[in-house]
Amino acid sequence: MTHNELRKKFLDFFKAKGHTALSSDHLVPAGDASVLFTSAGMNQFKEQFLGHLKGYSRATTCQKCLRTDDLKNVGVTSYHHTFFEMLGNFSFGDYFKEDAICWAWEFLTEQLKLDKNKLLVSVYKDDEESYNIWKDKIKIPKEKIMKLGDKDNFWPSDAKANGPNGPCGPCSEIFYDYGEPFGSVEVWNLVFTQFNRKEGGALEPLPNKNIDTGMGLERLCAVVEGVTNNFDTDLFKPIIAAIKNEVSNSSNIDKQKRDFHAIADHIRAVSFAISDGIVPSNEERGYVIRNLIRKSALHGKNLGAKKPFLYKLVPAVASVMQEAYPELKARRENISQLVLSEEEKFTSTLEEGIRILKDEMARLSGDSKSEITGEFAFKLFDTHGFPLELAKEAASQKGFTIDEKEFDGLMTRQRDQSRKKGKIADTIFKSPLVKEKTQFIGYEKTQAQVKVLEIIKDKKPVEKLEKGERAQAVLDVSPFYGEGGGQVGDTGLLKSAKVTVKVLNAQKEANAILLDVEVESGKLSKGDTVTAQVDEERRHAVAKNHTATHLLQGALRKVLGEHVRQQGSFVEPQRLRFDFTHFKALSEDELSRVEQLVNEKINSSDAVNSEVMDIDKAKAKGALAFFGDKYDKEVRMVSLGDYSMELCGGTHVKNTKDIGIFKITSEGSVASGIRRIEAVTGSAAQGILNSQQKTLEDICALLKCSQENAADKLRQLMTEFDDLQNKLKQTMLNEVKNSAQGLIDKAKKVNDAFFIVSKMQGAQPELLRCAVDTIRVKLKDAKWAAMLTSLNETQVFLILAASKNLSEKGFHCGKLISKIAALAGGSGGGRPDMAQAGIKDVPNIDTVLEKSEKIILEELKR
Ligand code: ALA
Repeated sequence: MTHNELRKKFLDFFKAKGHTALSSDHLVPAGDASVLFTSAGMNQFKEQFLGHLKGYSRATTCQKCLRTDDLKNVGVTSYHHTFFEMLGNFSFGDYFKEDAICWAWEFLTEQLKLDKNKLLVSVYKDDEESYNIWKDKIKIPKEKIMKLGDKDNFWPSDAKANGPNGPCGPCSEIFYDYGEPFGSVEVWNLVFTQFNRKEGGALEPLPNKNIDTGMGLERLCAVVEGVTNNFDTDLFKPIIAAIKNEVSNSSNIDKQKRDFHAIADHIRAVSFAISDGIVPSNEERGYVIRNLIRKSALHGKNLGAKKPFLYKLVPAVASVMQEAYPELKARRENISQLVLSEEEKFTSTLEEGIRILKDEMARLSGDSKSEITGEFAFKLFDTHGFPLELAKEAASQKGFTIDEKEFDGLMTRQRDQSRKKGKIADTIFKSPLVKEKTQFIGYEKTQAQVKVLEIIKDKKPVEKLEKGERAQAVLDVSPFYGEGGGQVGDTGLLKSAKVTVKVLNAQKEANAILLDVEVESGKLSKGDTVTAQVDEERRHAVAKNHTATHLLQGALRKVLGEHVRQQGSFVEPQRLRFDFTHFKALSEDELSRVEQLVNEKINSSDAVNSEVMDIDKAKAKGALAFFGDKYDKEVRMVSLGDYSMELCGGTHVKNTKDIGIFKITSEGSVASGIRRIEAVTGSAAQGILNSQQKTLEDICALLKCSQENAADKLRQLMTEFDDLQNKLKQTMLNEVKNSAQGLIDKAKKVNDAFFIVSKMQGAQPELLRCAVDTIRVKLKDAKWAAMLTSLNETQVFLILAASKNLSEKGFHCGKLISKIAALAGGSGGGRPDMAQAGIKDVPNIDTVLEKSEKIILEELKR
């Protein structure tokens, strides 16, 4: 049975048992900042577990998961992964232990026809109910039922003692016994989610008893295919073949399993993460992905890879997974390009690291030391991503060692600190602040009579709010749009005969819209009926910008190509920001075509329509969805004419002509492979056009020409300017060359060496270097040292150079110049025969130079 068949069989089985089959959530859980990655099938059902049902009480999924806890075991064992798929069935206050156990057994033994004799189970030590179901209903021999404790049979593991807070419960696991020498592996975990763990460890019963199960597809494939290593299944074999093909036809898979398996694992994680919108970076999620790419590159080195190769594996991953995850195939080129650019960055990081390491070793040999500090190696690792193993190797080639104990200490300290900081990883999910529901009516209305359902101050419900107080309020119906989908929340007023309240912002929270409010006069009480009034002018400005982002996305896809995908957006009254996938900066021409296309659509006065429909229908129509948003089964599709369809919950203008004008104000890079456009519409755009016109008029007045001729005139002036600059530079270079002999003539003689000193005003560093070169040529084999300075008002530039025969004898310009720079709070460095420094202490420069001369003279005398 192939992995595709297994996935389907599982979902079909539970569909037949009344479950709604849902798509996998993204690897970055939508709208849940409390976790780093989706790490289990249950993540997307957080609200259901807490009792907020969504029209079904049974669900089944195959969920993409990413966990980093087991990273160091990946490739070492046969069954650890970072990225994996979890098959799961869920009950929200519907069936409980008996059905969950019986169906799991039925699926494994009847659908997959696994040998009953090879299955073992475990139950939580105090869970007699499950024990009896296994023993009496399923009829598993007693000796095959293990009773285990809080670590093994409570989920999350040991949650009672150590958290995280949130839903948890006892669990029962099913194992497959391969027999000796492999032993047994866990295949399925059935969790009986019946508690909500609170701060301090109290287990509060949940409103409903729930079922949450998880079965790793990779392990199940191995069991079904009859292999003992997950990497030998049809999920991985084509990827491993691709690695062999791209990296090392000669290397032996058996001997280098660890490298092959780790790369195969990591490239899956990287491909899916990037496909779900994570961009490699130095922070949080992005850092995890960057790290996986770097680890893979190092594994590749072990296999003999000489150049970037990971990016070439993306198509193999996409092709294995295309049936279940077609989006991966659609985005594979984009993913490949991002991976390639990361690989290239890492190569230059490594080169840079080697250079820094060499300098450090040179410095240490100067002081006759041969141990590199752990702190240095740690810094190299921490700021440049340079791995300790490589540092050790490079060091030992030059007879150096590294203080690994200190390095390990620093690593541990950093890990502890980030664990403390990383609140993100230790709650499964946060409980929502409010249980009420708010109905949003703001698509049709900006004013309504509403009831205040709840007032929350400092996270606690209160009855009243006095003048001047700030809090959050929940209404039964709200014309205020709650911040979401990149659009800011509405502002406005709540008003009645006895109270006036400013609404400063509106945000979504579970099923409610939470208003940030401040009482202006009177008193606001829970239960009050008030008139809610949205600030209409502001809302309209926001709507113009929101509709414009849809036009912008359409125009970008037309001008740049279909690979353009929204990566984020921010829509406020003053401006809009739109982030999208694209590989290089937009040219002037592309930008103006995009701008023109948007303006054409504005001028064609197309109606903006919205329609609520089933998500599958919307997708079939070709509506664009944004990965960062979570969609229900029913979605709202916003369409403009026949050229733009997007799933969107935002508020829009009625007709594109309401936008007025669209003007791009900037274009730039946000991360590798992601560009950002900022733009304005309406009167803000008009304002920019007016001020540009005024600037152009000023320029024309200065150039004394018409607007049409301005560019030509300026070009001509610039050419003349460049010519003059070049001539000036040439004259100065000639002068320096001519004066070099004068400097040599004035040189002091110290032992058998010449010492040349010169002070120039305002000379460019380039001129000083040219003087050094001239001296070098003129003095041929003689011994000499030269200290040349150039002064300007804010800084002194200093070059120290020496003949090769002098520097080979130990006269080290780099070290000397560091000493000199230190005299005056400057910094400098360089090679033994040439070094430079910048010194800021201009007022005392004469004293500094005198001292410097002395230092050099002494060194020459040695
Ligand atoms: N949520 C359970 C797990 O991750 C099924 O093991």
